[in-house]
Amino acid sequence: MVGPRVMGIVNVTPDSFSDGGRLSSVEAAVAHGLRLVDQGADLLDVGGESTRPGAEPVSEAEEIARVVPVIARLRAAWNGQISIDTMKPPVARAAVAAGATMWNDVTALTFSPDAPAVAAQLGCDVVLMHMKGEPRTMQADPLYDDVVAEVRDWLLDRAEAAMTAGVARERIRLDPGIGFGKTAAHNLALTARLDALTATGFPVLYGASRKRTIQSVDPTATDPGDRLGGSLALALEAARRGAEIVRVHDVRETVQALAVQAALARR
Ligand code: PMM
Repeated sequence: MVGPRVMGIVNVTPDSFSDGGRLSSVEAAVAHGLRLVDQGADLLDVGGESTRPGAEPVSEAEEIARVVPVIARLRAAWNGQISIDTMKPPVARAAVAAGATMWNDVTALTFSPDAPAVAAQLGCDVVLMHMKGEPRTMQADPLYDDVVAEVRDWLLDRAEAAMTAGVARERIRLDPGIGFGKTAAHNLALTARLDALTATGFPVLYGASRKRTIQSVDPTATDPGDRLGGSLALALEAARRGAEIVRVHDVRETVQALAVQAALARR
């Protein structure tokens, strides 16, 4: 089995739920990214706006000021793929100009009407993530009849919209959006049936690292830093069900777990 590529998370946000203010400076974010590369990250995902439930939006200028210097310095030091985690087309533009080659959009190019056209023009890889509602309110009362089918169908519609705007099919990745407008039961169902998403033929990105769903299974794991075991279990399941990329905080541990899983699969 060929395992997924590991995407390391580099948050340049003073308020992101698991990295606190530690990465608030450019230097700290760059050093963190390079440490993740040393630990085996295949890609880095740089984000300047927290999307955790209840987070307040950040201005476009502030977001650009946070991410561009980090991307430029990572680009100068490393040849791998750098992704920009943003919903704003001008931030994606600035990030690609600084060296990013993937636009990771938690709104799947719905945040502004020009987003699909900008993605086509940039010519970079694009991650289309499913979210129900918006970050400030999305966890209020998420309801689905069949979460797996609804998420898949919505993502396929977004992929069509992107391709209609000129994004090449092979540039597109789909992401079920674990924790974005979903209960723990929805998140577990999407993980256990991730093959419904990989069966679309689009590569799948999966991110559940340190998320609250783990606390629904282990109520003692109130601190995101205490969710490593659950994060690994979810990443391994996503790998088993065909994810192309797993987005994680704990790169070294994830790389090791995936390597052991792959070694077992070869026996
Ligand atoms: N999760 C977060 C932020 N960005 N992007 C994608 N594509 N998929 C995710 O699941 C995702 C994301 C929130 O987690 P963080 O605050 O730990 O980065």
